[in-house]
Amino acid sequence: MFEVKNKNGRARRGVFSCAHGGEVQTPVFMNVGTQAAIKGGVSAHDLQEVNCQIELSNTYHLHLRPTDKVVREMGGLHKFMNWQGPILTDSGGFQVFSLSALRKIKEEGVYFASHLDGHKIFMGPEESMQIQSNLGSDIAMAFDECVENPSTHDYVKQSCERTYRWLERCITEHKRLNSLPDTVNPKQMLFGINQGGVYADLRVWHMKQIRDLDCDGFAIGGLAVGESADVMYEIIDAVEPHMPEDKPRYLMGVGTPTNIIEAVYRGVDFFDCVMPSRNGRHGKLFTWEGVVNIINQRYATDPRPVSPSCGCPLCKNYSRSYIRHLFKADEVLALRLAVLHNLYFYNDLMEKIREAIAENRYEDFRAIYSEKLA
Ligand code: PRF
Ligand code: ZN
Repeated sequence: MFEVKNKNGRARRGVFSCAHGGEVQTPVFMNVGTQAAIKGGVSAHDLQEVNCQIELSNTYHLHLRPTDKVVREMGGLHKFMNWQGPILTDSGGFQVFSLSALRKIKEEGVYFASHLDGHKIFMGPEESMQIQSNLGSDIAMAFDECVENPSTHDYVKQSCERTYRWLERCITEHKRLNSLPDTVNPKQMLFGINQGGVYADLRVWHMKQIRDLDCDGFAIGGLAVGESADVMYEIIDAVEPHMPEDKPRYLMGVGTPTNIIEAVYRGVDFFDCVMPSRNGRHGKLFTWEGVVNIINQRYATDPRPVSPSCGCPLCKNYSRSYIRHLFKADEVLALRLAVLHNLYFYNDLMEKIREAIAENRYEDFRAIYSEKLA
C-alpha cells in the first residue's frame, strides 16, 4: 500500500505499509543491516532508539552465510534478527557485481565465486526470488545487472534489455512463491529496478518497458557508481517523469544528505546507504552544521555534545571529548555510539524533509540545507 499525501513541486510526502510494522512515512531512509546486523555493533533493538522505520538486508550475504535455509528454519529474517518492522532485501544483483570474483553473466543468470571461500555459485532471477522468499522480507528487489561506469552504450543496451527479461522472470517466480502454502511471508512485495547506465535514452526506454509490469514499486539502480552527482541528477530528471505516480520510487545506495535532498526534490521516496554507518566508524559524524571529524585534536577537551539538538544515545549522554577519547583508545563503544548518532541524524533528516514537504516549504529547505550539509 502506498499513498502520496502531499506534493510540493515534484517532492512527495507519502505513507507506505506492508506486512510488518505500522505505517512508514516517506521520504524514508532505510537503515542498512547487510548481514542482519548493523555494522558497528548496532542491533535491531537499537534501531528503535534512532527512529528507524525500515531495515535493509542483503540476499547475497545471507545466502552465503548463514544461508537462507537457516534463516527460513528460524522463522524468517524478522524473527531471526528480532526486528518486527518492515524489511527490504536487495536481490544480490549488485553485490554479485561488486564483491564476487570470476563472474560470468549469461542469459540464465550469473556464475560467480563466493567472496568468502571462492566456491562457485549460480544466481539468476528465480534463485534470487527463492532466497528472498526464504528470508521472508517485506519487499524483495528484482534481480538486475548494475553495469560498471563507464560502459559503452552498446553494452548497456544489451544489459538493460536482459535486466528487463530478468524482471519478467522475477515476477513469475515471485507470484509462484507467494502462493505456496508454506511461504514465510506470502504478502512479500516486489520492486522492479530501472537500469541504463548514464544513457538517458536507455533509461527512459527501460522505464517505459517496466512501468506497466506488475511491481509494487520501482527503483532507480546503477547510479552512485562513480558518475558525478550532476550526472546522477540528470538521469533522475530524465527517468522520473516516466515512473508511475502511485508507486514508491527508490534510489538505490544513495547517498550523502545533499544527494538525498536533491533526489527528494526530483520525486524520490526511498533511500538506503552505508554512509552513516561507514563514516561513523571512521569518526565522521553528521550534524546540521555539517560533518564533524571527531578525531580532530580540537575536540580533545570539548565538553559539549556532538550536536546539542540531537536526541541520540551519544549526544544525550556524552561529550565530544569522551567520544574522541574512545576513538583514540580503539574502544568498540566509539563505533557503536558514532553509528547510532549518524543513523539518528539520517532518520531526523528525513523527518525534517517530510515536514518541509507537508508545509509546502521544500524549496526553502533545499536552498538552506543542500549546500550546508554536502
Ligand atoms: N542494483 C541493486 N542494488 C543496488 C544497486 C543496483 O543498481 C545500487 C546502485 N547504486 C545499489 N544497490 N540490485
Ligand atoms: Zn547524536
